[in-house]
Amino acid sequence: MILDQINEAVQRGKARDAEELVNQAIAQKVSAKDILDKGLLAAMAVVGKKFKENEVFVPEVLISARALNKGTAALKPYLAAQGVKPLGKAIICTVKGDLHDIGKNLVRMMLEGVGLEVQDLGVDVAPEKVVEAVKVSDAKVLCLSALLTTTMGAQKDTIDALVAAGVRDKVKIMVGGAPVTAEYAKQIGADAYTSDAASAATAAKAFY
Ligand code: B1M
Repeated sequence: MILDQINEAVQRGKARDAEELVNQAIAQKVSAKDILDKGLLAAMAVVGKKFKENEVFVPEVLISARALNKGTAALKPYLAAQGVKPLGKAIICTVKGDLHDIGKNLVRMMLEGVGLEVQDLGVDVAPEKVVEAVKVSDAKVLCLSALLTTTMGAQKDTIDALVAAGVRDKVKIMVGGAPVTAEYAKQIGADAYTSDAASAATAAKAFY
């Protein structure tokens, strides 16, 4: 079945195959959600488990991540609602010290899917850079992603820097990423926490 083939292509790090198979699945009218959840993300969960158990190492994870990114990029137009007028602006980044960008990219796509124009500051973004972006933008929502227990603290540092710069209340701050919890979000003064990209988009939309 095509979803198993997509899954295998990502696990084996075959970026071009992943892209082509996603296009084939779309042509076969497989839902974008199934392609994402059962094909692309299910594969990364397997890779993640193997990574944790030292069965695969950073280079293999990276090539799988590249294949996953290719696949999700091919899916992007189908995840995004088409012809929607921009609802407003949002800013997104992965926080300082953290290079993981797959989840952040998915959140960005989902935000675009509900009609938001998203400024993506990238990965390993220092609090000062976020402060500058918030100062000059009319974005109403700021999304901070962190994938490491060691970089969750940078979500707090970023919020603290926004407070110190007097621009905290310009934006609603959303936090997420695998180690982040609703309790932690509350503790650091964020406005919202969601566990996945789709609910991040729903939560962001509610702020407009
Ligand atoms: Co990294 N890594 N990694 N890694 N890596 C994890 C996160 C880890 C859990 C693996 C493990 O040990 N099991 C572990 C973290 C442990 C911890 O801190 N608790 C880990 C580690 C330790 C590391 C290094 C330190 C390894 C090393 O060098 N010794 C290193 C750190 C580098 C750094 O950032 N400074 C490192 C490096 C890497 C790679 C570069 C090899 C690669 C990243 C490639 C890339 O992103 N371009 C990588 C990868 C791919 C992973 C795993 C395997 C997969 C992460 C991923 O993309 N998942 C991961 C293990 C795992 O998660 N199973 C692991 C798919 C993605 C869609 O999920 O990002 O969770 P995720 O996003 C989700 C939600 O969290 C949520 O929505 C998404 C889904 O809908 N979400 C938000 C995310 N952001 C959100 C923001 C929101 C709302 C929701 O609102 C703002």
